[in-house]
Amino acid sequence: MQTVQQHIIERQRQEHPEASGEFSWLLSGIILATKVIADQVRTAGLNNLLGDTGQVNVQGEVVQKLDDLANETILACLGFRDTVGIMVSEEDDEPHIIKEFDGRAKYIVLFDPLDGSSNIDVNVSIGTIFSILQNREGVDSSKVMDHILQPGYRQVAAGYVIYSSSTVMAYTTGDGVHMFTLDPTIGAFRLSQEAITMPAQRKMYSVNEAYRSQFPQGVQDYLDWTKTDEAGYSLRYIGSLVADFHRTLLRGGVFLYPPTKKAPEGKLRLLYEANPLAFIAEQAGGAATDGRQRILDKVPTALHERTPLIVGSKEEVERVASFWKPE
Ligand code: AHM
Ligand code: MG
Repeated sequence: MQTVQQHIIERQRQEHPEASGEFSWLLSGIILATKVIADQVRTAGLNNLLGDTGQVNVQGEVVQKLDDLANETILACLGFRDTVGIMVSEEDDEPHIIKEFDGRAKYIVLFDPLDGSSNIDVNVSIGTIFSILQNREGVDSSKVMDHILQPGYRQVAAGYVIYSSSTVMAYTTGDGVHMFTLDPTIGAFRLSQEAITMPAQRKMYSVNEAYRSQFPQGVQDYLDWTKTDEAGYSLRYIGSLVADFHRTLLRGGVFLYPPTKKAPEGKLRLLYEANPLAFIAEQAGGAATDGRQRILDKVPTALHERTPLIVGSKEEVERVASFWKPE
């Protein structure tokens, strides 16, 4: 039996024997927060935690009570870790400056506290996504945005937790993707799958096809092709990115959120959604692109920047790209 904390420490010992343990201390803060969130999600209907707060966030989306609580929980569990310099949440307009970078406080944690908000009230899988960067060496600590707006290939770790029939965590530090299941009897995430590989191909696509007429022509052509006798694809769409991604990671296939007429840059956020999941996908042998370039190569220009996202099995991502070539 191995818990996620043991796994992190063990891996660190093998890969980075010089490491001080600061990083595993940080990850343990995220793990603690997600255990608290898992409990809040499981009992939400009993504790008046369903429904919205009546507020609208920086993304223009109605804030659910659990969105708010999950956000506060992560800020509370990580805010006092002395290795964290900045925290950036999908729910908040501005980054939280926890402390000036010094030798120790060198990490930047970016997160979507509760992804799939529209599914909260109906007991459908939702999740937390996180991405971890380090401060940029040689850049003045007052230049907060320069530290935050780094391309995804510089992530030092990324992961997600899915609150579903079981609570499962997947993370990578650039050394494969490892998965853990929360064992409620002991309150610990236990290793359930190490070094996950995404199948290279599977005839399954995942998209909100209600927007079909708003998608670029190439995407529409791809969707037409999937329904031909020759192709024979299946469709699965949950509407929680974490859940759609989790299935794609384990079973293969492709998830798409292309640009629409209403959202010409797509809906999903580069820093908290696309980047961490792209890192995990690549570490599992999959791929992620915005149609033009690899997600991890994109240089962000704004905190809440959105991006089209095509992520999943390598061959399936390439197949979409063969139909859709944005100028
Ligand atoms: P959220 O972070 O506010 O929950 O929004 C992101 C979610 C994703 O989980 C999901 O893939 C997408 O929005 C669904 O959008 P749509 O309802 O347009 O299909
Ligand atoms: Mg989200």
